[in-house]
Amino acid sequence: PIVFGQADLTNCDREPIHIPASIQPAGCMMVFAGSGPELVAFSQNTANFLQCPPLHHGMTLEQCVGHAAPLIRALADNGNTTYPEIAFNVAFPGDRRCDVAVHRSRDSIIVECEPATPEQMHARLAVKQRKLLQCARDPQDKMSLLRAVAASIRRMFGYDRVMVYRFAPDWSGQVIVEDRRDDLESFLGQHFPSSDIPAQARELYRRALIRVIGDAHCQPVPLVEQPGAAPLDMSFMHLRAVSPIHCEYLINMGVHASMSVSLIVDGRLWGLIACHHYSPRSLFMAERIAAKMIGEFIGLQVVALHRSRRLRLAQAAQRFLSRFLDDTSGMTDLLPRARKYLVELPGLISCDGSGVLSGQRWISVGRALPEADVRTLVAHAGTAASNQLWHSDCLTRDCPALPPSDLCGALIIPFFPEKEDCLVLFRREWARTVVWGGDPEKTYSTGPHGIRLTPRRSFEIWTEEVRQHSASWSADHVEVAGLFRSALMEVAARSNWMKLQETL
Ligand code: BLA
Repeated sequence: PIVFGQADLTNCDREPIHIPASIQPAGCMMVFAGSGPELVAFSQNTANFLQCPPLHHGMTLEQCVGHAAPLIRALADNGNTTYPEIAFNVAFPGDRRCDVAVHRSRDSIIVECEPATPEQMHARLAVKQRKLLQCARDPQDKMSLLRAVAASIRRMFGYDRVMVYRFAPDWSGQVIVEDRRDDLESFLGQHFPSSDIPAQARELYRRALIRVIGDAHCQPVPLVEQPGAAPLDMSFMHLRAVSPIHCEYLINMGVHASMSVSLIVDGRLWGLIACHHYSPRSLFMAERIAAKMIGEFIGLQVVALHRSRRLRLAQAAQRFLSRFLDDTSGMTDLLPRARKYLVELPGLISCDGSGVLSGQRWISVGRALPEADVRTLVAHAGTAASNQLWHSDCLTRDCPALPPSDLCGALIIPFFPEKEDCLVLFRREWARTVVWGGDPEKTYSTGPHGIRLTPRRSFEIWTEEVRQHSASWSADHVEVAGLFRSALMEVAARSNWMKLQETL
């Protein structure tokens, strides 16, 4: 297994970033266990940070934190394992005041202490947060919502650059919104490879919704642990130390400090509000809480926008289909009516043309492959046997038997079990240039950790020409295609039954 801090570029998705055994120096931490509970681990800076006498393993909670003990005990008793319980402005012996976060990890109680949020900041944050939520309450559309949020976050927390980073299905990502200091170059529109935020980091950000890195240049503070102690899971600690590879990445980008707030949509990590600062910058606990709540709220607003778009589409499809079902009742042959309905299809599922394959016949509207090619495609897709929808945004890849064409995408809706009868939608090539923030295939150069151990230094634009692809078929569109399939199967069964009656 790979030890934290020892990962290189070939295995950084296996670096155990949740057990760094060290923290960022913005605060200190103590870990208690047992009936005392007794101190089992602490960050090396604790006595200095709390201005208390040196600590040693086995001290009780009371001995470590004095008057603050009952409060910390209460927080630990409330605390579940993931969301730390918090208290502002707690007085410690030595008159040091701290904001405190307490949570449990297995049998341990983890206590994190940070500089107390200044008193007047709470009210200021509440006002700003209220204003932001007001603006975002009734969003017109997703992009204007996200743009407004990025601008507000930058005003609220003073980062030099605030981006909305949106994940693609392959976990590469794109900067879809940016609000930045005028003199900085723009990352807007750029794509970044999935390896820039490796899988375990994404999984962590799905569960722990905010990540603040105060200074990529700083030395982490090690934990003083008992010999042989099991590694401490720090997943839900704000102060968790940062992977040296990621620090180097930020430094290569010229960035000193960052904040990422997770945007969760339907339980999945949909994107990040990713912020950069070009000098060190930590947030107070109250600021982090505000930022995290904004992220949670925006995630829910994105869900709401997606739901309403889906609902509108489904309703339009239902209206269209009930018209179609009424219109074709009592008919045994649908093809004469097909053209009229095919013309309307692009309004529901965007496409450049479509056609119906029914027995020996093929009727099409708009741009469509020739009948022979359609038959090749349908046979290759195997929809007669599977009786399932089939779609592709790259026919040259997914059906190499087809001759080259500028129709690069197809969605097949079979509606007759065991037969090739189907509705096919086509999409033209969408030739585009994807702008990557640095060459994703680039070989890496030598860095402080040796050859191959350094994330790329170059964030120079690298472009990829995407050809022979159509726009991809969205989940919403595939869902509507499913509605079409049910309606067509009903009509097909009905006309079949009527034909049967005629022959009797
Ligand atoms: C974490 N990588 C991250 C984070 C971001 C990025 C946003 C979250 C932490 C933060 O906010 O700093 C990536 N940052 C980006 C991207 C942009 C940006 C794409 O601003 C675009 C504008 N990173 C690498 C490689 C590795 C790697 C090659 O590039 C591994 C070999 C690792 N990235 C890595 C790790 C983390 C990370 C381990 C988790 C850091 C942590 O939370 O401890």
